[in-house]
Amino acid sequence: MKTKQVIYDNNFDLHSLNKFSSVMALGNGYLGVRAAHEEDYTGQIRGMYVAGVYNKATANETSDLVNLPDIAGMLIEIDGINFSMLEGEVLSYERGLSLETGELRREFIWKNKTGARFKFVFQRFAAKDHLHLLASKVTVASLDKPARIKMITGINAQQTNFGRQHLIEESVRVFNEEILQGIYQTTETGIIISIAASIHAPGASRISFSAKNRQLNASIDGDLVKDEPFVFEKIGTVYTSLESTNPDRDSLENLKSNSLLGYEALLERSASKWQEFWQAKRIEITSTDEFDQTAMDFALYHMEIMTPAHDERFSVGAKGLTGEGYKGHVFWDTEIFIAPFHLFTEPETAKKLLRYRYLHLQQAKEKAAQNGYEGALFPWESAMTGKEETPEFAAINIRTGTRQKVASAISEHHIVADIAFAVVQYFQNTLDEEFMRNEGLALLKETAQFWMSRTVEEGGKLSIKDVIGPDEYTEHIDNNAYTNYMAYYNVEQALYFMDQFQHTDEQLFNRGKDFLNTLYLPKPNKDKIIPQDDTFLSKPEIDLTPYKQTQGSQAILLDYSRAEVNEMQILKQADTVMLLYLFPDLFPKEVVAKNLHYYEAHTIHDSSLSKAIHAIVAARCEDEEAAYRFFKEACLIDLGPNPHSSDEGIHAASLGAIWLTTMFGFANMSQRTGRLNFNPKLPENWSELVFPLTYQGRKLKVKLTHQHFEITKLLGPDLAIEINGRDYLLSDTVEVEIKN
Ligand code: IFM
Repeated sequence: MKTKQVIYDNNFDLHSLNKFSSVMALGNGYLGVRAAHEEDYTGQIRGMYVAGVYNKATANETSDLVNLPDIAGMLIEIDGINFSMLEGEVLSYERGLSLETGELRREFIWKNKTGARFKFVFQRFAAKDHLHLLASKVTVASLDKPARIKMITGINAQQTNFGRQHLIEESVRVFNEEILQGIYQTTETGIIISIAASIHAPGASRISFSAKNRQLNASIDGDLVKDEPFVFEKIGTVYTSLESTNPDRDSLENLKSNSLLGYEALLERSASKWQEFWQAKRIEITSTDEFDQTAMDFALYHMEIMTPAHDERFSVGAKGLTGEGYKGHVFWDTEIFIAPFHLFTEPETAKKLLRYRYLHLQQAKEKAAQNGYEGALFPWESAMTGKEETPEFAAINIRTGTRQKVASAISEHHIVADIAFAVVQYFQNTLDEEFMRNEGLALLKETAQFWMSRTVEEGGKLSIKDVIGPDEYTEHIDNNAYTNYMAYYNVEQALYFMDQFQHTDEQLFNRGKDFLNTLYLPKPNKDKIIPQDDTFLSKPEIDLTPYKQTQGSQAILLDYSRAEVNEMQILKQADTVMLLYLFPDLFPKEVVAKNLHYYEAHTIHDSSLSKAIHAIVAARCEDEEAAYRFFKEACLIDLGPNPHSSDEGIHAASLGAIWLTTMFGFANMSQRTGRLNFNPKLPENWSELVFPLTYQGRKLKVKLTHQHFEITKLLGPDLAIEINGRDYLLSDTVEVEIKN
């Protein structure tokens, strides 16, 4: 490995506790655990989540990704003094998440208020080789004199989702004075969750147990001999009835068989899986700024731990499994921002994410019918059932004093075409005919049918009225360019694949052809600007400088109501630029550049899905400075100085977009023409970029500098590729000199 893959948080700061709890979260796609400190601090949010475990606290609320009982928390007392970093003095402090091994580690010396010093090391990880396993280790050494230590830890079911309690405590038990077990059931969805934890303390310790107020605890009393480490280990397992017919038994048996190995051996096993991951998927960036590599590693780490690759019944929430933002719901973020990474490194995972949508096709058809449409209308926010989960209201608008209705469920319909787009991408990459014949065509046909019923005829043209495009600051508009072009592509591809797979449905075919002939597709105006929708360009403009300076915070809504914002040329996030990203060949280069500049000037980037998309389009426009700047800013969404940017979880789509920028912007890769092609636009600061690829059954490796492009086929048959507009046959390695 070239650079150390560690995310540091070397300043204990109450303001950034929750941000780092998200950023340094542990997980493995099955479960996620926030990196909250073991000891409590006011306002610190703990969280453990299992993919697919959703529940509604009350009938009129939307589903929450349930915050499960906590096993990471611990109260420590030394000589009767409660350990807290807010008391006494912290003499040295280092905290890091090793992306290489998946271990979170905190090490420091603490001087209590009597002047006695203690060295602490806290370690923990979520096993990558065993999805149900978590382990932690605490080492304490007294540096000045012998002392007494007390630790209280267990399974704490007082956890809620910001006050919404989802679990019934079914039973709590203690086995052999060593194992604690709690069994819970979600109140609405009836999912059984069994959590077990084993306690391993030095032999001379005295251990007692208590069960009260939804807390099952072990209390460990021990002696600290000067300079001798006191080592405590806690191994945990989590099983649910979603994947196990007997979570109770599975949690206990797996705990027993694994905990005997001890923390270090379990860590080694898990770390070797992480090593395999990095060997197979790491992108190596040689940059003047090492942060670029860190940001990329960070993005890949999180994409790995956010994705339930083990189970096609679940998908990726907007915050992964790191927090409760957006209640763990699934958006278009998955298909457009996250799935491509999986598709080009492990297509099986991308397929499972599409299967998640396929498994909910029926619910999407029901939603379409309920709204008076045909085909399938996928929910804007989805969770376990595939039904619409978008909340009715957003936060109170300070200007109006009222809660703003969220219109996405009834109008943000581009998600339908986004899913269809991902189906086509999947096929282009894998040529998986079986998938296309079954799930793929079903998804394409039903989504296409939706669009055909979604239009109205006006003056001989079909319009798509009353939608929200990707820019959520502009609602209830007609003929959003992104939506219309995506709908066109959706129908076009449905017809193409129906034809390819001899899927005869003449009526649908003819209807589709009419649709393609008559759908209104906004064209660039005399200034070469593509209208975002029918009225956008006629709306007034205001100076957005102050809002751009505080981007991400939605500060504009402190000065204007949503209705007022709607009547101005203000974008929350990439919209027409999003269209230019997905369809780079739709318009001439000059039009692309003009639109990038026009719309960027009107975009606050209040959504984390915006910056990286601008980076990609800027790179393709050869605006290298802007591309790199947008890339950097995108990397700072989770890793930047804002202490609260990620309190409720990391920004899954934005992390996906870091990978997208590198691949579709800087390496400028595409599979549009039916073959893999590259037209690299490496940033000035990068001297080398190396990345692996999976494409049409081949394993490939690309190495790129400003002067040289090299692609090697590691596995699979020969492949026709295109580099900078020239054709090559890749049998082994193709090397191309790049002329600047
Ligand atoms: O899907 C996004 C949307 O585009 C902007 N608001 C946040 C959602 C979840 O990330």
